Amino acid sequence: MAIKNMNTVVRKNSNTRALDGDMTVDEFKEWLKRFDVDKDGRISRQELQRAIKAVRGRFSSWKSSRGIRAADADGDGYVSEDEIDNLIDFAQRSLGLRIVAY
Ligand SMILES: [Ca+2]
Ligand SMILES: [Ca+2]
Repeated sequence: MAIKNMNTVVRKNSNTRALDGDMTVDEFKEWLKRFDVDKDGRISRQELQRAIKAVRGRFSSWKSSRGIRAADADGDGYVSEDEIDNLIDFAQRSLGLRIVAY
């Protein structure tokens, strides 16, 4: 009776682990930048979508289009470096993601 279900251990990848518990603004930015696959310094809707998929479960209610809309202050369809702060705001308000100031 001692050892049961030992092979049902869920394997976590590093992306989900980074979002366990609180994270700092810098950590959030670091995490998000990993999904900037074309390295143009902006997060497109597709890139945000991939980021959200990587942490599925936790952010399953997060629609990337909503995130872009909430963050994209100048309306060009991308979340640029200085707009990431808006995205962080959005994530905290509508997802309950806790991001600490530093
Ligand atoms: Ca990009
Ligand atoms: Ca923008």
